Amino acid sequence: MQLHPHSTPRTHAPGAPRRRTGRLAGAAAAFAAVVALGTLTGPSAHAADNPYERGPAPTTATIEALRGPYAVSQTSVSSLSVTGFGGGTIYYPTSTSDGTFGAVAVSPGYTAYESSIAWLGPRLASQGFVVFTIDTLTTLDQPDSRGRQLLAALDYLTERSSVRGRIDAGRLGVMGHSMGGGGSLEAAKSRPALQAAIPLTPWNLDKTWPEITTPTLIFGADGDTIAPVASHAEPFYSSLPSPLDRAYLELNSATHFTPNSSNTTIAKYSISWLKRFIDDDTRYEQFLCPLPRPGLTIEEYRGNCPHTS
Ligand code: 9J3
Ligand code: ZN
Repeated sequence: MQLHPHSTPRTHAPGAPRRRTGRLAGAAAAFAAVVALGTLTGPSAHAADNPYERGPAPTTATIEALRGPYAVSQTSVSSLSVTGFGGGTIYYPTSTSDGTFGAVAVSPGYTAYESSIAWLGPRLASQGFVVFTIDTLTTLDQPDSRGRQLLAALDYLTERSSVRGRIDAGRLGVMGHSMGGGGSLEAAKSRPALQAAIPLTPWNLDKTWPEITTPTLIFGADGDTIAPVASHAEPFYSSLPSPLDRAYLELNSATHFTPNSSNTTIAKYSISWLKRFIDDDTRYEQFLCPLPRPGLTIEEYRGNCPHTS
């Protein structure tokens, strides 16, 4: 069991004499141990049960908000300084006092640039993630290439970037729009160690993904005529192994390009998925289970309740 950093037991009252001897010292030590034990089992000790938990307990309002609890800094990565992808922007919690964070790389779609998915950077980073929105080597790169580029971006992020010390390299995820979403499936297929994948209105010629073992949340759009859900997002979801932690959220009154602007439904369920599977944070399970019901913004939701970790 680990102690929460804010609940370190005090074994010595402030201002009390420090030197004790003999039997009195034994009694004081025993008393201190009881106080410490009380602290360990008290209400503040639960946070320590999960060493990856970051930030305050969530509510619907906090995951729908434009920004989460962390102030965010950003740094630009030149395409000239990296190999295997086209550079990008890293968004990260400014403070280092909460330890390391999980990280996510995000790819844009065909013909598109980093700017098309930039809104996700501060939106997700402010909840406690390092987020790398990338450019691809060329805007015409296909999904398999985008998948490799997402992995190259994560490797750069954890091994060479200026924020590498802020990241827990064992807690990584991928996201992407359209061919970038197809790329996020490719990345998860080739690197099972990834903890979460979130394709946004994904496009891919490969319709079947039984090889994936990474928890995957797929967003579709009911009005998508470029990557119609019937031939993309839906078969992608259905082909994922059924025991896997998987979900399909079809956005209502949405198009292929809905993920290119700030969108609260995409944000709140992406935050919940990343928190639950990258941070193992079960406080977010309430937003995923019972399954969200269709409504104004959700046309359809399929999936399972997160399996116990
Ligand atoms: O990344 C995308 O928007 C893929 C949709 C597309 O244009 O596919 C046609 C080849
Ligand atoms: Zn396949």
